[in-house]
Amino acid sequence: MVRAIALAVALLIVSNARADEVKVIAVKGAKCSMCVDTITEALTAVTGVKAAKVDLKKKTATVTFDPEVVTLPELEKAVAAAGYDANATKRDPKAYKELPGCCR
Ligand SMILES: [Cu+2]
Repeated sequence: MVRAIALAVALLIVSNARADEVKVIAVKGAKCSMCVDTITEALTAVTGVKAAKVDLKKKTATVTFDPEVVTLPELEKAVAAAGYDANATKRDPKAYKELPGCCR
């Protein structure tokens, strides 16, 4: 019985440590469906990201990720590297220039 409880507690600790985190990132530069694709791809390419959903109306990206593998600043950097401001992280100017005309 004690052993069963200890096992249950251990499993709980392990499952808690691996709980996914969900964060919303402001992506004010998102203008069209191509922006949505670019930002979504930039985020889902990051190791540890489980899902990314860009809302064009709200200009936000909702990201589900494993906080043990990747952090919010790293996610912001991935979006910035794709040419879009992410929260307070400024976009990479070179990547911005390379975006399709409709996205600038
Ligand atoms: Cu666009």
